[in-house]
Amino acid sequence: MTEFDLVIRNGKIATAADVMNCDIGIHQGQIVALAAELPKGTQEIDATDKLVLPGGVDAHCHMDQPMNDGSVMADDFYTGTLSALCGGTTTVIPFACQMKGHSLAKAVEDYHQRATDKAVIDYAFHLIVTDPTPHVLDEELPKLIAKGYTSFKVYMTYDDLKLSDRALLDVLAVARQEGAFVMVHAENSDCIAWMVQRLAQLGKISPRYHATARPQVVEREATHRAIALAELVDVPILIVHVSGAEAVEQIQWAQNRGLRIYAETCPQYLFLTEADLDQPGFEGAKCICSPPPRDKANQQVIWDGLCNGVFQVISSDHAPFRYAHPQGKQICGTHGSFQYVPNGIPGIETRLPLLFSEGVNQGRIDLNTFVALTATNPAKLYGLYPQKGTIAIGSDADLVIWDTQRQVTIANEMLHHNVDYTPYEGIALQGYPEITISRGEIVYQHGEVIAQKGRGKFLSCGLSSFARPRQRGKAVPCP
Ligand code: DUC
Ligand code: ZN
Ligand code: ZN
Repeated sequence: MTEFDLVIRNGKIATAADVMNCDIGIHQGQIVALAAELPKGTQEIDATDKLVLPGGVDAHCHMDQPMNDGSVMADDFYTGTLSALCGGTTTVIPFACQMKGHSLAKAVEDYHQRATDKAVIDYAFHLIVTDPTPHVLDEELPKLIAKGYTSFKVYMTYDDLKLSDRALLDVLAVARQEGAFVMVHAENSDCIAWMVQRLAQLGKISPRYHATARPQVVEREATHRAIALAELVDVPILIVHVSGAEAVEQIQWAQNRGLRIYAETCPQYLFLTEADLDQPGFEGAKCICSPPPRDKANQQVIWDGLCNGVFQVISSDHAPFRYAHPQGKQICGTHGSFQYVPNGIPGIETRLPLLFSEGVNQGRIDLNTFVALTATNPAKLYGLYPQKGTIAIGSDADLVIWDTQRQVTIANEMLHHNVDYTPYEGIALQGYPEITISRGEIVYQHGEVIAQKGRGKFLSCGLSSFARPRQRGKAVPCP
């Protein structure tokens, strides 16, 4: 009897550190052997001329997240994770969002119900803390962290989500005490509100003014403030969805001072510009996200940051709202103000193909960097490594076989999300996932989805080594 359930043979394998030619032996969902010529497995895949990479870890995506404004996300945990795996992602970390005035623990229970029996790949949850009452800070957060919800996002904008600086400090202090990791949405709320009001007075409400209302200074100021608050508490943070040069400068400045400041960017800041919000009619709403896409020069700064170590992770920030839908982008019709358009764009399936084609195939980033940014680093950042994010003995057999020559032009009709558009329509790519394997099971092959609904498992996250403060043990305030 063979010891391997599956052998992937003759592939070129890349991790965040190495590139090698070898076979991969899989048993009971895990990688159990890496060697030049493995004996026959029950099932075999010939990966000659193909690239074998760790399945992607999308550490920032939204699915089935209840909204306060009447909008509804188009993807639930079935369509969202299905779309992910077709694009080469095998682990997702969406958000369990606390509603102000409600329990965080209850929000987590609710998200489990949304995901169980639906997810087709493995998932963990970040928390979103919107109401850090003493009960949440002292009771709920420590208990949730101990149970494997070890990262949380905080917002500096949006009335229903944002925290004051004081509340941010309280949350950061709990993170420091418990070893959890904080992600920050850094935009100055009052600046945006002020800009939106003035634009409205001038009748400037069409989608393109979403970007006008959020110039880079808005993101730069909040990024700097978040860094300062984290420095005061002495706790690492990660700035999510960084859009351009001005926030990058702040992050680099902090990193150069030795602060543990990490950063994430997303494909929209590499492939879209502000001009995409300025389309005929209401079409620009398709690209409304926050922070907004900037310009070509800023795209280059983001590409540079992927190479020079400013960014540790690239996530999709998949936020699936339909375009032609009264609970989507057109919640206030096609003549309403940009300020009511739900923020966010879909991209869970296109994240890896876009970055592979324009990054690796165009020579902007090397293969190891691609793997690090899209799989290994997010797994490490959020306490899932080495179970996820790499190809190593003992790791889950979450693997993607890439055809590096395949030419694909992105069209919404080929995607598996439940959204009626993609902002990347018409972009020509070279290189695409051919086979996706999740815990040793082929879940997608040559365009055919084989994954059984509900097969995805919840992942309890460990504490991240990235969350360690500089001065361990010394709590704040420290005389
Ligand atoms: N922030 C996100 O992280 N996602 C969608 C919208 C937003 O503002
Ligand atoms: Zn955000
Ligand atoms: Zn997001």
